[in-house]
Amino acid sequence: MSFPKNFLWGGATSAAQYEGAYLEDGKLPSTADVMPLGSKKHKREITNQINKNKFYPSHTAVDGYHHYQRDIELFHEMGFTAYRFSIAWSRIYPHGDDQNPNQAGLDFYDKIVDQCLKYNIEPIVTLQHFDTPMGLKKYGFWASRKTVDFFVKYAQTLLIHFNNKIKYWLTFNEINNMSTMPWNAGGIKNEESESVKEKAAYFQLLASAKVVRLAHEINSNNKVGMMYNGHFSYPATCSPEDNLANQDFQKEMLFYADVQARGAYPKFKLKELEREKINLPFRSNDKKILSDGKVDFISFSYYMTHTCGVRTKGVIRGLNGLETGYINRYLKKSEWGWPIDPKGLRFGLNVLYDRYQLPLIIVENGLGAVDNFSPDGMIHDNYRIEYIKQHLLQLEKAISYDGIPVMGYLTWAPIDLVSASTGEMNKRYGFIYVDVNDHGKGSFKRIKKSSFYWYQNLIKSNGDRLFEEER
Ligand code: P53
Repeated sequence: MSFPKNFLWGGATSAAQYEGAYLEDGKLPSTADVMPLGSKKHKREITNQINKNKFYPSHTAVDGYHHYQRDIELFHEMGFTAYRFSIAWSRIYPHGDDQNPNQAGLDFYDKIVDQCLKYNIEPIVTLQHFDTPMGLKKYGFWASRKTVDFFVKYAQTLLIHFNNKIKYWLTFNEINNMSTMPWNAGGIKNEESESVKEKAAYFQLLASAKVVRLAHEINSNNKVGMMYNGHFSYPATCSPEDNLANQDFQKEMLFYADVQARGAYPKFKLKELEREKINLPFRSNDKKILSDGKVDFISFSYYMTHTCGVRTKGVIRGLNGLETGYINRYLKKSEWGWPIDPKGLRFGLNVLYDRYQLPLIIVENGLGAVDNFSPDGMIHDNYRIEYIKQHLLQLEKAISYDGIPVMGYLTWAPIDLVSASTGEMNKRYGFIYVDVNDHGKGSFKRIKKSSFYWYQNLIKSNGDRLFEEER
């Protein structure tokens, strides 16, 4: 039992949750920068502009903008062979629709990429991770075909600039969040009509396909992946009705992957649009764009499984672990109420591989928890070690029993950062602690947790240590 040679080990972050410096060197606000701090109980609001009386976690985040050099050094110390980060569109084209790119933005990512390459860390870059430039509001963000062109131009700038340095690209983080969290995913408010939401999703799919093709034209070594929020689910009961409702949920989520992996809208989606009398703004060339833009691999995040049934219909907007209408009594929950299900990872890998037969990579998995210092001055985050270990044991089974080609495993996140759903800092994921609280106060000092040394040893053994621990 072991992991493949050249298996990628590492972690993932996103610009808006890690960098801070939200107006530095020419950057302008993105959709992430108008979401104030929320909490476990209270969803984050979306303010129309930046309100001086509110605290916006992304404005400072964990100040990665000024700490990335040391942070990547620490990733190297753990033995990372891959680091997934996102480029902030609003650093490269600050308004989203600018004529020319902002050189200072490119310079910043040059330094990040060079620091990775210096340590033989493979950069895996997400082009948009919950941060559409606010300057695109006047077009309706992703509800406009113009945004497709702006995005393709932004991607082209990066593909040319980083040619031969970055090989792995992901177009949209968790594109299926266009169904569940459309503001994060594309600047679309929940109150918008179904028709606007479907149109915005369509434009992202089109933009993604165009970028895949462009990436292949610019360099045939480029590999472009789709990024799926791993919303795998079980039926609430064995009743046929619950099974059909669960299947509907799965199809709604997987529809995005269907388009990106197979190059066309699936029949069930076309029928649904027809029933709802939604006319997508198809143009004659669009079909070919979608079919020419099939992805090379599938990446996904995995935190939990859902349980679905007849009550699920219509409640998926704003989905997190609890909003499908059912509680899975077989699973324990995290402090934030997310069901913990290591076997669900193996289940999900099988769902994706059965459906697409493409290489898979886990680009997010981890446990958000409150970390406390022990009297010895350390953070003994054994709960996090246990979470990751149990997931890796299941991942290994998917590779060695089920024969699924898995390219790598990246945790969310190797370093503490701002939570996307609540904006809290206290929901920590890292192997590296950052001294900053929910209100942005602290020294920003980096401190290694117990899990840092555990992950380091694990990578050193290419995963074999997992089985020694089990024996
Ligand atoms: P947080 C749920 C809610 C929001 C974003 O989430 C999510 C999920 C997972 O289903 O997706 C990813 O920070 C996302 C990251 C995010 C991470 O989950 O709310 O790609 O940006 O930080 C963890 O605990």
